[in-house]
Amino acid sequence: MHITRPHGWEIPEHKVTPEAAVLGRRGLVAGAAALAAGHALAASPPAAAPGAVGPVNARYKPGRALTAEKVAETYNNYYEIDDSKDIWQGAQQIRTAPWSIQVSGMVSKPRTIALEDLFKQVQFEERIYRHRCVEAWAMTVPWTGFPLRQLVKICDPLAAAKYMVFQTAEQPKNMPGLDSPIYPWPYIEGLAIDEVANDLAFVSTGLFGKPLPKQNGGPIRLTVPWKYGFKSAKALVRISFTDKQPVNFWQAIAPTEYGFWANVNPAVPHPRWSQAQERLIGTSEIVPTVIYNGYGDFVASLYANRSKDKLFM
Ligand SMILES: Nc1nc2c(c(=O)[nH]1)N[C@H]1C(S)=C(S)[C@@H](COP(=O)(O)O)O[C@H]1N2
Ligand SMILES: [Mo]
Repeated sequence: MHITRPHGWEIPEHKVTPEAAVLGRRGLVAGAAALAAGHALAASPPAAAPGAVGPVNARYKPGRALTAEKVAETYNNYYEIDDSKDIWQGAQQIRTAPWSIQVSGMVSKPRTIALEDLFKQVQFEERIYRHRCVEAWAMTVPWTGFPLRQLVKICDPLAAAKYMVFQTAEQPKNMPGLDSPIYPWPYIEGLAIDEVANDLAFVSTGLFGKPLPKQNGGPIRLTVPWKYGFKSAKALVRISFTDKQPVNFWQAIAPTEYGFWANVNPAVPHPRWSQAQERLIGTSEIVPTVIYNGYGDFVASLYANRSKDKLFM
């Protein structure tokens, strides 16, 4: 099956997912399955995150109208459920309480933190961020949560740690997408240690002033607004620190299409579609994409000494 999408915004909303379309074109099955080896299964019994609402952070002006709440919560990417955009009902069976996060790797002391204990140690705030999927759709929503660096501080990484790795929940009974052997489960993402220290990097536990809906990654997810949306891993169960650059989920599937850095850049097309514009979900608007998704003032300096890397895929 060869799917050509010269313009990402032409993709029918509930049909093709370009991130997945590559799979049908390659003999990646064996490779992807092999990559799945070696990751621990996270047990996650139940209960819901508070989603405490803090003050709105006025530093980050979205410069765009908010996406309709219903649209943001019914048009999602969540491959653990399935590869459509219509996963919100299916996601309701995910158990989100009790919930804890395992911290391991290059840290002073590996441990497991219960969500309610974590929530006592962080300062909640609200941030209205733009979100730009690599598929060329975008939304603007108010997240509740706390700066990622507060979580990093609690984890206490060793000085030699260079990357932070995020792993998503695997609940085989509740996540039918995990049955699909073509994907290298679990969903893994990573950020460099200076990226996680940047104030924009955020951990979300709420959306539109209520606990984070399961379909949006409840009870706790990463939100990295200057990068393509696949970097913002949902349903975090494991965090580790390492000195080796991790291979993320989409990079493992299609390394020529998705890289480690994945910073938004309208001038660097995806191999199968343009990134010059984006479709605002819930509207008929198509608007120009902005480098670093408009957050260049806050993050461009992170990449000054990385110009040899593939920063925009
Ligand atoms: N665990 C997990 N996290 C994930 C994904 C996923 O499939 N599984 N999809 C990513 C992609 S491609 C995008 S665009 C965003 C979508 O977030 P939203 O559904 O809240 O808009 O989640 C990201 N995080
Ligand atoms: Mo995405």
